[in-house]
Amino acid sequence: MSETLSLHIGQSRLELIEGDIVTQAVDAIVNAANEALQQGGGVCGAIFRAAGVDQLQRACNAVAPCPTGEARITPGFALPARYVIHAVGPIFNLYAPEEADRLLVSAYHSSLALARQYGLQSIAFPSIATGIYGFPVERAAPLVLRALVDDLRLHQAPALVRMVLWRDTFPIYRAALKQMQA
Ligand code: AR6
Repeated sequence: MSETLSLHIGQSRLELIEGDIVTQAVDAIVNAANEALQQGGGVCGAIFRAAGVDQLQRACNAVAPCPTGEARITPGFALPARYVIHAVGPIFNLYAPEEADRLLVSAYHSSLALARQYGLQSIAFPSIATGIYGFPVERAAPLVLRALVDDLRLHQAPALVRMVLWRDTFPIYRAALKQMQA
């Protein structure tokens, strides 16, 4: 059994788990997308394959493009999740580091705002931008956890925010959470 870390923030819960986001039975999973909302590699490729490539791509085309730092929503089709929220993180090398930080945090806030707009109770995020887009995960983890906690404190929704982390990134997010609680 893999470990689940959990933090209560008012009425909401922030969870960290190690796993595969496509299997998550939540109201929405977040895709680490590109601005054109085209099927790519990494977690994006896995989400498209599990949802059904043709139907998810058609739905993405209808709401594309999505500027960096923003998010768009489509149905989840064959996924256990009802919706996919496509959030675009920054390509780390294209920006000054502080601007990349701002855009990364913005991708998370935009996703949460969409979830609230649709009345969703649960949302699962991958570690946006820390794969192909090259955002250092050690830099992202504390920033992202702080942004999620602040957002939940302010809005008290959705009820569940789960970070679903691939093997490589889980220990780094776990350490960042422990550091934040210290
Ligand atoms: N579940 C959870 N996390 C995963 C999974 C999974 N099934 N698969 C990979 N990860 P990346 P980015 C982790 O590269 O950096 C695509 O082509 C992975 O280990 O998927 O935002 C898009 O279309 C890493 O920690 O996304 C864009 O063009 C994290 O997910 C571009 O890549 C994100 O890595 C976006 O790059």
